[in-house]
Amino acid sequence: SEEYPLVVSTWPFVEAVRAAWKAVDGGSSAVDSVVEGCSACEELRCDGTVGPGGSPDENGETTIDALIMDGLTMEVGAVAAMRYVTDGIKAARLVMQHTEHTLLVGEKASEFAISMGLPGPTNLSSPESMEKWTKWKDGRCQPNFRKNVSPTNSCGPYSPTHYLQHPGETCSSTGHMLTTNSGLPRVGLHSHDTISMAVIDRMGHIAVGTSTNGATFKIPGRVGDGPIAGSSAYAVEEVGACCATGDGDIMMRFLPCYQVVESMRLGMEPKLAAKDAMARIARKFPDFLGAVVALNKKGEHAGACHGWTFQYSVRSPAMKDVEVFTVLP
Ligand code: SD4
Repeated sequence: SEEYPLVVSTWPFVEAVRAAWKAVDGGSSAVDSVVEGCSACEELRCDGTVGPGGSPDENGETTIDALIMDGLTMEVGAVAAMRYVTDGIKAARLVMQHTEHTLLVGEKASEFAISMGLPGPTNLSSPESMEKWTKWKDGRCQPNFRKNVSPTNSCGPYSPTHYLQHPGETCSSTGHMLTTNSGLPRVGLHSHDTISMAVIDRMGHIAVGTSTNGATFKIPGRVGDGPIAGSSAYAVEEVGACCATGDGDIMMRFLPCYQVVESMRLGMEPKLAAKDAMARIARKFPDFLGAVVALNKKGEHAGACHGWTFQYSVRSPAMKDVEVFTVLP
């Protein structure tokens, strides 16, 4: 087909798209091309938030969330909060291709990845991530991802706030008193944090993949949307694919990429499917930051975003090089 092969990625991760394009244009499978593209981002440390050396957690440690999904077989492999291993997307592919599981987490994910041949253990911190973390600590650690805890203005340890239940009052009347600790804008999410990539290969097979350090200053153990199929990415051979980025803690409650693909299956155009997925989240969380790119089998693509301006990158046979598309909220 004239529309294939095709590579689509969140953000202006031009080098990553070039790497995936080189692979898929040279005849690699969609799955292998996704790995090439996301690996390039990990090696380049795209935006300082993919691969080693990026977004530290509350303890200053960098970890990796990654996912790969084959839209032909509906096989998925993912790692979450993986420590000491730089190759997120390759670890995800090992889970998909060499286990019956879908998602491995934390240090056990690292042990598996290393046992299957990936380099490690490696220190994922960098001078930049350490400096970022030190500055945040010096700034009394605010704001972060905690709510309903005391103390409200230090680096912890934290304990849950006990809210008073007055005699005669029901639980529901006090439930509303739960609030976030900080009214300040969150700094955990930067404008480009996740590579989420879709590739259609020469055969028309679709695969998607993601890789990210997750949210900066997250609580250790936090898993974002990155390794969750249907949230950060989704692919279905007969329909198309979707890539997402943004506030993963909120987005993963809605599985926006599953929504996008299923809407397209029911006949929605990519643009409308993408907008609808964002609108469903915004109705409950008007302040969330997020974006999706929808891609159908015909190679038609469209983005939608909420709360920020979004960019995504595309390489198709009709283009001389990667093109970056801008989407306004
Ligand atoms: C996360 N979704 O872990 C990631 C962050 C991100 O653009 O995508 N930022 O929540």
